[in-house]
Amino acid sequence: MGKETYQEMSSSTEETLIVVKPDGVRRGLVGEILGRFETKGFVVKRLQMLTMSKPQAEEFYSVHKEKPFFKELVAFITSGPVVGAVLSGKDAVATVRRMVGATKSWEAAAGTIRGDFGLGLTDNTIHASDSAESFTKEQAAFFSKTKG
Ligand code: FUP
Repeated sequence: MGKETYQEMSSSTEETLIVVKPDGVRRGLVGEILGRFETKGFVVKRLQMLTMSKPQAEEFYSVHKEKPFFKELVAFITSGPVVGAVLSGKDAVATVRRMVGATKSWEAAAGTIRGDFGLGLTDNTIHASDSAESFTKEQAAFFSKTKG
């Protein structure tokens, strides 16, 4: 077995959380977005549609609570149903973030989800955890009322 193949096999499978935001759900993009991740090879481990309460959204976005856009962020994410999915696969956090694209959708590269599906900032179609620590916190906040 060559070195590269060995490295590839030994590198980590991890989990991350994506949330299709209210704009993505309203525009009927849930299937398209989940399909991209499944086609890439990620496995959907948990899946839930819900409308976040204000306290749940404040917990979910707690890292941003001092930011000037925090109120707007909470108002937007609670404005309608969202769909959260835990995805499992190789280097999930970084790979999924690359597929999601830059925060400002108008700057996001073509071929990324934000690059292909919108022009917004707060309404930028999808959230994805930016680290293993964020994933743990965000999963707990998102699925706080869900068993399993
Ligand atoms: P990202 O990790 O790409 O989702 O982006 P950030 O963590 O930088 O921002 C969190 C969320 O706040 C994003 F969905 C975009 C939103 N945001 C604003 O609404 N206004 C800003 O000025 C910056 C970010």
